[in-house]
Amino acid sequence: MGLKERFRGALLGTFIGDALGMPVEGMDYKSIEEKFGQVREMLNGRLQKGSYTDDTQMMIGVAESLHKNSGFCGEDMSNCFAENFSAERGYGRSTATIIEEIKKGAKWNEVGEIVFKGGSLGNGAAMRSAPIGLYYYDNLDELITVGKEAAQITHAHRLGYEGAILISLGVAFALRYRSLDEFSAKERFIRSIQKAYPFSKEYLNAFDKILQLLRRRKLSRNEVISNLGVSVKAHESVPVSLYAFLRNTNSFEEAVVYAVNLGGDTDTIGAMTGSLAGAYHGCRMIPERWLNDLEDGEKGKNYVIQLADLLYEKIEI
Ligand code: RVK
Ligand code: MG
Ligand code: MG
Repeated sequence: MGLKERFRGALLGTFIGDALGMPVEGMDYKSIEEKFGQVREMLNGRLQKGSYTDDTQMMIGVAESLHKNSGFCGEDMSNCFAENFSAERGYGRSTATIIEEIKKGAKWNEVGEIVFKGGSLGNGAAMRSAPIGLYYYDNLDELITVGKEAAQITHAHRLGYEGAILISLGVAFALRYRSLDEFSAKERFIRSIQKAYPFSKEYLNAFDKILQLLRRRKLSRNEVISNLGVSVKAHESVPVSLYAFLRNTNSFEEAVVYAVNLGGDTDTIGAMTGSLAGAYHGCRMIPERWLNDLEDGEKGKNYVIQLADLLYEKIEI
């Protein structure tokens, strides 16, 4: 499978995980089970079936800006966020406030702390990071520099931008692997991410926990949730997405279904798992019925595919 399919897989993976998780965002896993059994199909929710939320809308902004500028430009990226912003998609409080300020003319590198002193540690930078992993997959130094700066527009807290670096690295490495089925390969995958950046202890602990959980054959969802978290905070949702991907390397569908049914910040955990699994499996392994359900108006499914192809063409040169 070629790199082009993997680029498409990563961006469509974000979209699909986001749309699949949208109707159950904020519900715990027991309530999801009671109400739906298991979420495996696109459903109507706060938005129509197959719609994306802020996760994909911001990911689109990252991809557009990287493409237009042939790399990172903070001012332009923040303008892309502002132009695409539609509140009905559902944004985090701090991110929405920051974008409003940018719309009013505030500078992209001066707004990161206007809501939370020390900046946001939400997962809103991690969820949009797949395009950075793609664009810089072959240059990890740049990937880390850009991953951090692009995140800091809205997520100045170290836990927020480190989550974004982690997803960017994960996507970049997932592009390279042919098989992650053996435990030893999964371990190498995690340790490569760990070695690439001096992560804070919250993430270092999570890497060890993920490996411990992956070693176990049987374990309850509750154990996974209580060890890794499923909240809106980056360090309590980025690790569980990495885990959901690595636990289910046999199938794109299983990885995303697993992620969404853990409950909590389901659209975002779905989006991050989808970006990793999509980069690994490529777009051909995405179920047709899911693709058919995705919204496809202006900046919908075909636009996202086009963006993936444009990024791919840039790195081909
Ligand atoms: C609506 C304390 C903090 C914090 C800090 C908490 C969309 C707050 C997406 C805040 C994602 C929330 C999600 C989200 C993405 C952050 N101290 N608490 N320093 N920093 N929080 O506002 O883009 O769903 O409770 O930056 O990261 O689907 O409201 O937004 O699920 O994390 O929002 O942080 O959110 P924000 P975001
Ligand atoms: Mg969302
Ligand atoms: Mg969310």
